Amino acid sequence: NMAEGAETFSLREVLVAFTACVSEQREVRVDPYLAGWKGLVRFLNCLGTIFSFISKDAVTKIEIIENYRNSDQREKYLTVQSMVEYELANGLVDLQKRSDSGCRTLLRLHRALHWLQMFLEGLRTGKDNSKTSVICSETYNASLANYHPWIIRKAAGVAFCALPTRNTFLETMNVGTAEEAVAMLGDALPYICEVYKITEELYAQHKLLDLP
Ligand code: 1Q0
Repeated sequence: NMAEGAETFSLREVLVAFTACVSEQREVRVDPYLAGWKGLVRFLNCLGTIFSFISKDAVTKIEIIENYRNSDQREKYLTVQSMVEYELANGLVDLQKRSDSGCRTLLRLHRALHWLQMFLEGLRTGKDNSKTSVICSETYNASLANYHPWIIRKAAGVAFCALPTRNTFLETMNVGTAEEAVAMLGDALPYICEVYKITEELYAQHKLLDLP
């Protein structure tokens, strides 16, 4: 089955991408960061059209940053560190209102990565019969929901109800049995946490964590 093959590939690709994000100088590489998100979006699309309002927003943000990576300034956007340095030094980051700077756009993905980290940990340590929808809404409410208006929180809550049980969800990952999927999550999570931590520290250092 072709579709199944594509899914398998994309999920491994997600994890491989996040493991390739951090450079030897502890910088976060933008290309694998975006590749990781693209894989997540593909996985999300497999879960049904009820999630498309979420994947559309993620795609828009991925494309904004990808456009910088394809522009004349592409070298400045090689790592999150060089992006922050370049955009701040050139007055490209609007601190007062919404803009399409790389910094504010990546911040939205960064906040979502915090949710992902908690969600995957919840999934990994959950019981066989746990509800994915409960793990998802608990971790969402503890993280991303704080940045979303009521209407988005409501829509997200409705979408979460469409998630399958934990074991079915783990099997949807197509990396083998539920146990094998759990093992893979355990291997991958430290890399995702590291990417999150480095970005969080960088943004805190430059006081960018509240960008509108
Ligand atoms: C598995 C179920 C997935 C549930 C995803 C949870 C996140 C809910 C987020 C709802 C946000 C929806 C729409 C738009 C929001 C924007 O207003 C907001 C702020 O942006 P802005 O420009 O208005 O300031 N945008 C965001 O907060 C970005 C949200 C991006 C969410 C991307 C989620 C990608 C999900 C991937 C699926 C994960 C599957 C995990 C299993 C994979 C294992 C390796």
